[in-house]
Amino acid sequence: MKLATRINSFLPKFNNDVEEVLQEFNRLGLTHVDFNYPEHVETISAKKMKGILQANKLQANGVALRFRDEFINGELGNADQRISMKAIQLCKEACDYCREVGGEVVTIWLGFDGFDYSFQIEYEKVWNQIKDCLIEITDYAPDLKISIEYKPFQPRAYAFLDSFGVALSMVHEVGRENLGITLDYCHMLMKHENPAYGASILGSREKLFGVHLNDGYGLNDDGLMIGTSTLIKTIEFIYYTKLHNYDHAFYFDTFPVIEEPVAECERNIKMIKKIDSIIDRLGMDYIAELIKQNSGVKVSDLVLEILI
Ligand SMILES: [Mn+2]
Repeated sequence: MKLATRINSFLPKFNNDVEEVLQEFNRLGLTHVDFNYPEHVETISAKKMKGILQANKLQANGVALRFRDEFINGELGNADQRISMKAIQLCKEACDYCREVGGEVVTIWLGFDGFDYSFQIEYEKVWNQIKDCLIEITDYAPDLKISIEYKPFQPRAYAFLDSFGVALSMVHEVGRENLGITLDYCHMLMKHENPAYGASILGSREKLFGVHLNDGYGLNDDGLMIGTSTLIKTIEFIYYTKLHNYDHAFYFDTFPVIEEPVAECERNIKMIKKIDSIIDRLGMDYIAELIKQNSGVKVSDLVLEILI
């Protein structure tokens, strides 16, 4: 299993030094790293970062775009063409950095493309603009996977790419093989989506390019430790990633604010390994057969077996 976690959770404890954080990742047994672009790499060239990764027996999973400041009224879909072009440029630079550090996936979360008011944006124009931007970015880096991470809201009242269905429609319209989707477990709960449903459809179509694990209660991006709130849903989600041989990193997108970050991450690692071993103990075929029975009461039996 390729495992990664959120650098920002560790930075305050490690002198805000990415290199120190990566040393700790290695000690913890994590295998992969996702860098926020540009914030985590501004002062470290790709060549130097590659050396730091190698020294710590880590591999880059990829980079994740972080848009700030001038993008607060929209990134790719901004009504101001100059800002939209700057957003594209930032994505292209992220692709270059990703390639140079040996990563495979560039994750794009359009946190500011969205709206807060009725009559605020031209939906069709924004849709077409984001589509054209994604075509330009995917064609710029055909050797990399470009992955849309959607979220229903926050910071905008409504995100533009807000759900599994909308994101998949966009992927289909863009029509590029190297465009896919990152499923963030908490974001799915916020939209009242069942995470496993997304993993099944995207996994079966080779469009599952990223998995962010965490847990929550659905009303907010809680970022709790994995398996602590909706364990059965998490087990179902992981089952489908295994079924479809998902082979990028599982990224713990959790927010230890009160908890000590190293101790918190250790629990995430223990939990995903435990879930993986429970699925192996039950057997993929056994679970597949149970699902075929299409029976609620058999699900209750399965939960009891999980608890053994
Ligand atoms: Mn995420």
